[in-house]
Amino acid sequence: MTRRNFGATLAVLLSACFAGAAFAGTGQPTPWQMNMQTPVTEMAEFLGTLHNSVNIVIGLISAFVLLLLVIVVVRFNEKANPVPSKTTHHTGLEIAWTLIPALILVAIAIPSFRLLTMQIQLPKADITVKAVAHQWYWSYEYPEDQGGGFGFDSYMLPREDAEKANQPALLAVDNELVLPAGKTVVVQVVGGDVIHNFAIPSFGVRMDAVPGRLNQTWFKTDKEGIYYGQCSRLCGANHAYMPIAVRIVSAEKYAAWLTEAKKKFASNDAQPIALAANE
Ligand SMILES: [Cu+2]
Repeated sequence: MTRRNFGATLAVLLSACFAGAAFAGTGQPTPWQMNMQTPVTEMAEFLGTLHNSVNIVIGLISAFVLLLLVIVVVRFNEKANPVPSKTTHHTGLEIAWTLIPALILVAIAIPSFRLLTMQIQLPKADITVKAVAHQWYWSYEYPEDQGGGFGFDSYMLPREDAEKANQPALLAVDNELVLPAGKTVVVQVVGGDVIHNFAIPSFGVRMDAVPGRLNQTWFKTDKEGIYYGQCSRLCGANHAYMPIAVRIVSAEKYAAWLTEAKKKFASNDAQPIALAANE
């Protein structure tokens, strides 16, 4: 590779990186994406901001430590400094290098605990759905008192079908989890066999699906669209092939979908969840 070619390649690579960062996928990853997926919920936004801020702190600390190391190597090597000082204590310095890192940790802990509280304390739900993880697909249940009373299974689409439908392979599913925009959705997550994980990057949601234990997570977004996620806990051979697809629609479309889905999935028997305690 000539120098000029190398320069051109580097420029292309760099611009691809920045383009990726600028156009981070919404609801799905994009080639050369460098950043988090575009946040569409308050939680994902907070999560991304905290992640980026902590990254800056990490960068500054690493640069500072590197600078100290370079100073030590250059100024205090045997040649430059043949007679070393016998100093062993410096009270001021010791207080500083204890106190400053502690203060940095406290500064990180405050927003971190705020985020944790936001994730754990569920707001009042407008809609509750249940996501049951199986080897290797998801089942969703809509409660009766919210116009539901049905459940269905959601399997990954084969690559050819996904491509035909112009949807991303390995992420597209046959039956999407349809929910309305602007409503607080609480998702009850449980494992039907082994531990799985319900994760949707654009929502900032990630919750373990544990057999015999009902976990809950929530999200609220005003942006209609389709948001993909994946099982994010190693759960067996086909772990990579149990994606999650959430379609956020307007309230009217949601009502229409509910009516249709009730008919479509009416014959589905509710599947009992296998609890570890019963086996
Ligand atoms: Cu899984």
